[in-house]
Amino acid sequence: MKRHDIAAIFNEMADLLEFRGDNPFRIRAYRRAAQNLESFSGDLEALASAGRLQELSGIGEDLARKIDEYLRTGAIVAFEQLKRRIPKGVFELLEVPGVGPKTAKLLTERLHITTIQQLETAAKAHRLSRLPGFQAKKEENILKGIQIVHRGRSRMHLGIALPLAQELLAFLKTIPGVSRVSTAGSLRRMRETIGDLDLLAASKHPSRVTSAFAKAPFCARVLAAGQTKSSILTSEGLQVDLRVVEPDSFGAALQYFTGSKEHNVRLRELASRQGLKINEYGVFRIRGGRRLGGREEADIYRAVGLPWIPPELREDVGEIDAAKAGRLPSLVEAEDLRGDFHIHTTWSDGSDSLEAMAKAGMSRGYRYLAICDHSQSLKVAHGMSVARLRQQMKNIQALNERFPASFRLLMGAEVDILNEGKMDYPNEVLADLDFVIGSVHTGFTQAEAVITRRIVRAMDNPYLTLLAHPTGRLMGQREPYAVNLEKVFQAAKTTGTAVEINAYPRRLDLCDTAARRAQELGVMLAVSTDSHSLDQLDQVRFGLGVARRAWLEPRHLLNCLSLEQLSAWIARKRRRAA
Ligand code: DGT
Ligand code: CA
Ligand code: CA
Ligand code: ZN
Repeated sequence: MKRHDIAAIFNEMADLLEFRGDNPFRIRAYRRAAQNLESFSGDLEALASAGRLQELSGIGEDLARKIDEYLRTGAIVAFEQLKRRIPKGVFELLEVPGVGPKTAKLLTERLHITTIQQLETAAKAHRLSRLPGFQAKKEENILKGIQIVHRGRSRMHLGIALPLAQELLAFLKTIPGVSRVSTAGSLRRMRETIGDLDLLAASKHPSRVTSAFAKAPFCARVLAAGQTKSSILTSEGLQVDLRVVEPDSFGAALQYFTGSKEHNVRLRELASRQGLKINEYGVFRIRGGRRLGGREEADIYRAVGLPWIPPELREDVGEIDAAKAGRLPSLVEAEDLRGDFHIHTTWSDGSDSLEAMAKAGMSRGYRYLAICDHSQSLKVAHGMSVARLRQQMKNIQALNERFPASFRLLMGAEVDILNEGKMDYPNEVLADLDFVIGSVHTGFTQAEAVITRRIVRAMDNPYLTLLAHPTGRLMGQREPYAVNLEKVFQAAKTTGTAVEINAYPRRLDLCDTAARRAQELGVMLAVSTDSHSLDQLDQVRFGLGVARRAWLEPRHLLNCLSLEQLSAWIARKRRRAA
C-alpha cells in the first residue's frame, strides 16, 4: 500500500512543480516514477532495505532516496516544503480535469477560488470567461471536468482496487483458523470500476477474523463491526466489506456475494421453478429442507442443472441461457496469450530498454513482443524520426539473432493517425515493419463524422494491423471521442484490421460491451498492455478481464496465434490490398 501513497505524492509533486513552472524533465521524471510504482508488484520495503530501489525503472538516486525516506519516516520533507509554498486551494482545483497548474493559478489569484464547489458556482455564473485568455468553451470544459470528479470519486478503477484486494487477501490468510479466502462482488467479476470491495473468508471462529481485520494497518476507519461482518475504509478511501462464513457454506456465500444481483435473481427464479431454494448458506429442497450442497460454488449451479459459470459472465446478459444450452464460451485464459503487441521502450517514452522488455516477455513465457514506439509527429512522447526507427529496427534484428528461436521481437511502431486518416510514416517505411499499430492522439474533440472517417480511412491502409485504444477515453480524466464504433467495427471486419483491448487500467479501451459487440461482428481483437515499463506487462490481467467479460475465446484474439499464424494473418491484409 505504501507504494500507492508514494506514487500519489510523486504525482502531486509533479503538479506542484508544474504550478511553479519548474523544469519539464523533472516533472516528467516524477510522473513516470509514480506510474512505475503503481504497477510494481514486488516487495518495495524489501527492495529498499537491500538498497536496491534504483533497480526499479525510472527511479534514480534522488527518487530512491525519497522513497526510502518515506518508508522510514512516513513523510518526504521536500514534498512538505513544496506544499507549504503553494496556496491551499490549488490542490483541490488541480483534481478537476481541464484545470491545469496555470489555470489553477489564475483561479486562485484573480477570483480567490479555493474549492471545487466555488469553482462550480463561478463557472455556472460565467465568471471564469471574464478572465484573460479564457473562452466560454473552456468554462464549459471545466464544468464537465467537475462532473467527472464527482463520478470518479464514487468508484475506484481496477488498477488500484485489484492489487489492494490481493494485499488484503494475503493479510486474511495469515489469520489463524482461516481456511479459505476469496474476493467477491464486482471485483471478482472484473468490472472496470469497483464501488466497494467484497471479501470472503472461511473460519470456524469468525469474530477472531473480523476483529483482526479491523485492527489491521490498512484500516483507516471501521464503518461497521459485527461477529461475521465487518466494513472498513482503507487509507485509499476504498470501502471493504468482509464476511466470514463456515467452511461448509463457503461456496454458497461466494456465489451469493459475487453477484451480480441481477444474475442471482435469475438463478434463484430458476431454482424456485425446480422446488429449490438458494441462499448464502447453501442450496436446499423447499419441501423438507434437505441441503444439497454449498461447500463449493459449483454445488449451487449443479443443483439447478447448470455447469459452473465464470464470474466475469455473471451479469444477466444471456449467461444462464447459454449455460442451459451447453453453449458457455471457453473463455480465454492468461496461458493462452502468446505475446503482447503494444510495447514502448526508451526509444520513445518508455522507461526500459528493448532488451529488458524482451527478457521480461520471455520470462512470462511469451513467444513474441511487438515493439511499438511512438511515431515522428508525437513530439511530447519523443516520437521517432524515420532514421531513428530504422536504427531501432537494426537493433531489434541484432537482438533477435541472439535470442532463442522460441522468442521474437517484432519490429513495429505505434503510428499516429493524422487528419483524414493519413499515417504518420510513409507506406514504404510501414512496409518494412512487422507490425503496425494506428492511434489517435490528437483532435479528440472532432465531430463524430470527422473522427470516424479519419479512423476508417486509416484502416484502409494495408499495413495497419491493429487499431489501438479505439475511443481514447481515460477514466476520470477524458471522455471517449465521438467515434462511431459500429462503423469502425464494420471497417475492421472488411479490411481485416484487428482492434485493441488496451489493458491500461485507466483506459480499458475497448470496454467489455464494445469488445463483445466487435466479436459478434467477426472482428479480430487483441489484448495489449501499452507498457511503458517492464512491470506494466502485468497489466495484461486487466485487459484479460475485459476480454473474458466480452465472452472472448482464444480464437477471437490475435495474440493467441502462433508466430506463424500471426504473420500469415498480417500478410493476408497486405496481400489483399496489393
Ligand atoms: P459494486 O460494489 O457497486 O461495484 O457492485 P457489487 O456487485 O460488488 O455490489 P455490492 O457490493 O452491493 O454487493 C455484492 C454482491 O452481493 C452483489 O453483487 C450481489 C450480492 N447482493 C447484494 N445485495 C443483494 C440483494 O439485495 N439481492 C441479491 N440477490 N444479492 C445481493
Ligand atoms: Ca462491491
Ligand atoms: Ca459490498
Ligand atoms: Zn502506446
